[in-house]
Amino acid sequence: MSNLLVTGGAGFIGANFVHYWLRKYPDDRVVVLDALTYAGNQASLAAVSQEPAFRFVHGDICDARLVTDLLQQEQIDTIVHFAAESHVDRSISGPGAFIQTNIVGTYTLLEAARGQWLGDSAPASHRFHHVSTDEVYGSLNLDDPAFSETTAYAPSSPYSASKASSDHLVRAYNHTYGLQVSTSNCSNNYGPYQFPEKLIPLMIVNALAGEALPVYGDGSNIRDWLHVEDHVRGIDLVVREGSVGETYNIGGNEEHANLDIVRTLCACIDDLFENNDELLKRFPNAPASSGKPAESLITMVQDRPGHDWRYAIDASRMRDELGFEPSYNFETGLRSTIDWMLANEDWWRAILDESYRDWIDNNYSKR
Ligand code: NAD
Ligand code: TDX
Repeated sequence: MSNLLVTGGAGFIGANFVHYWLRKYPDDRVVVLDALTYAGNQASLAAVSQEPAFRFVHGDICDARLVTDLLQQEQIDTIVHFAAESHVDRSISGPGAFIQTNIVGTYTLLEAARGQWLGDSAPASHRFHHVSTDEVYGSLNLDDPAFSETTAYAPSSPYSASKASSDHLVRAYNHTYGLQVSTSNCSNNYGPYQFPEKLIPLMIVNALAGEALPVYGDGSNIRDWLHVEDHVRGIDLVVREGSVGETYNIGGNEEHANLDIVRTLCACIDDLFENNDELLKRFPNAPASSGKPAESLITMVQDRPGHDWRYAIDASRMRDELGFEPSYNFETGLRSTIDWMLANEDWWRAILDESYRDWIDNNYSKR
């Protein structure tokens, strides 16, 4: 039996992880610590909020006192650290919050864990798992080999630089103090509960609303897509069976160019709307309502500054050492994500409040 502290558990991947963990390990206790920034959403945890094994704490990972008290009170032996500022575009327009949460926040957690776990009242065993990104490795050309765990770090946005910094801190706390850490660097996630500022949910929401689908640059940038349920299963393997002090790259073996993804999403949405009166009534501004294809909304916009061209993960270590294989094929995963968005309209409608719309409007009017 373990007592977990899950930071950022009200965010996209964190919430999926909490659902997964409570289902798979009903004897464990899960305490979520989340600051509920614009990206945090307690509605994503509604299904588990009444479970006795679950506790939600509204707070900041930079609050050293709070983190130490939680580690003590809840006898936490495992930290799974998701909390971060995670959107590259926001890191370009305002890097400060990224430095604070991603670097200072990770340092604060590491210090609290060191004090609690390497002191006199240490638990029998402990683990600090840090969730990171493939973006720390920089950008690839078409012929370059995929990122492996030994690829040199070359972050290129304030977001990826802050994540790289946090990865180095985690590594140093193992090397210097003997804290039992592990890190996973994964590729682009998609699936339920993703905030509609990221490519896939943004395109779905806009296509349903009949709004422009903004594709940066020429749309040729490539990402390696991983369904979030595969990701949380991979994290579970690393937390329980991964070697201490080691890094594991988790990927979906699904490299796709942005424009192809947007076109595939459009085709899926057109299929769903064809002769479907219920959907046409629910989404009267969708292009299908006026007999147009969703693709008619695609709008090429100014590129993201410093836009990394290609990411790809070499996931052979996960496969060879931990027996991990992604279970989702990308097209099936996209279809199930659209189905989830259609079945959970209340969830994303609640997010599309004024402040969020303002941010999107400002962001895109600058391009
Ligand atoms: P998200 O933006 O959806 O959620 C982040 C969560 O962290 C939110 O609930 C937010 O309220 C919380 N948070 C932010 N600052 C906090 C603070 N100071 N204290 C406490 N909580 C705070 O992010 P996500 O997409 O779920 O990503 C989770 C982690 O996975 C991040 O560390 C991210 O870097 C990493 N990652 C994400 C992806 C992806 O494709 N989404 C890919 C690779 C790695
Ligand atoms: O409106 C858009 N139009 C567009 O063309 C948006 C939001 C994105 N894009 C492009 C930029 C990227 O090439 O789509 C690609 C994916 O963009 P994002 O969804 O913003 O993800 P990315 O920048 O690749 O970063 C994501 O994956 C790695 C997560 O946001 C990070 O948290 C994670 O570490």
